[in-house]
Amino acid sequence: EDDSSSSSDSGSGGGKKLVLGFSQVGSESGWRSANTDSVKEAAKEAGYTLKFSDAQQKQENQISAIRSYITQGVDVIAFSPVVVTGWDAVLKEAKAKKIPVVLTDRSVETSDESLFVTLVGSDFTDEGRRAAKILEKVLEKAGHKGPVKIAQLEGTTGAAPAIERAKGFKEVMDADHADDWKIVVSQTGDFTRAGGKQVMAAFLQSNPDIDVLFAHNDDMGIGAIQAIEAAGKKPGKDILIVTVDGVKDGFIAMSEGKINAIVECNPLLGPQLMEVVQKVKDGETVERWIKTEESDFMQDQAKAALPTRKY
Ligand code: GZL
Repeated sequence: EDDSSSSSDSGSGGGKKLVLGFSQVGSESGWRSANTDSVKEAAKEAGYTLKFSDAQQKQENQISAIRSYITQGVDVIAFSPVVVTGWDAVLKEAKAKKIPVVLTDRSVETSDESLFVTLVGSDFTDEGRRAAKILEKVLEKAGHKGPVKIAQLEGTTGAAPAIERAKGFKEVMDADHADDWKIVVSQTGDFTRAGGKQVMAAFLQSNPDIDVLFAHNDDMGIGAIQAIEAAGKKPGKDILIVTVDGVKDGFIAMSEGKINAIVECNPLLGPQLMEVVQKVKDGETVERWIKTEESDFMQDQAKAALPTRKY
């Protein structure tokens, strides 16, 4: 089939090695690049033959990559689904060929739980809750008084992190800030810097009095910073900014005072993934959801944390 996305095989020769087919979302953000590096490194460490493809954020490319792994008869298929719906057909084909499927990073909505074995990834709803909780600290530190007008830069439409981060944030807002916080504008920036910059510029046209930006990832936050500065405002001061991920450039922006807090979302899933892939191949039972460890950072922790950041 014509798989327009890039793909590569890696892994040394030698005996029958576990063959893992991995379909990656794309290379839309710093988080994604760190996630890809982690998967490739860990597969090499484990001595697996890794078949890897980058779908450039297109579901049809992921589906064709998964189909090619089924045809090749890989031992296990792993992928990070770009959006939550539309996977049942191809996952049923994998099941028919008895190839187990492991989800990493993002989850899927499916009526048939047997279509994947486990998810190795973060709790995005909790990340949304954590973003709202840390925004309370940011507002207090900034001495903000009165109503809070919030702009939200959403992740890719239909993607689990976008749906769930918005949900978690709204849960805390409705429970604890129904009378003083308001999301005045919300739109997807597709997790990219370009998207964040473009949409934030439009936000500032329609809502010049925004107090806070909640961006579903650092990259959209970094793009938004460029738009805020182009509008003659100070990011981190005139507009307080909370983002999710914790990539190096996010920490640098935070150390420059342009981002006020970051909710970490750990992309280094490679080792956990390879561990679970071996267990799945050996027919061992594994937990349904293997969650990643992560924490949150306020601006005054940025400089100290920077040197030890692994991604
Ligand atoms: C979250 C991951 C998201 C990141 C973005 O686990 O799916 O996709 O937050 C990335 O940076 O593009």
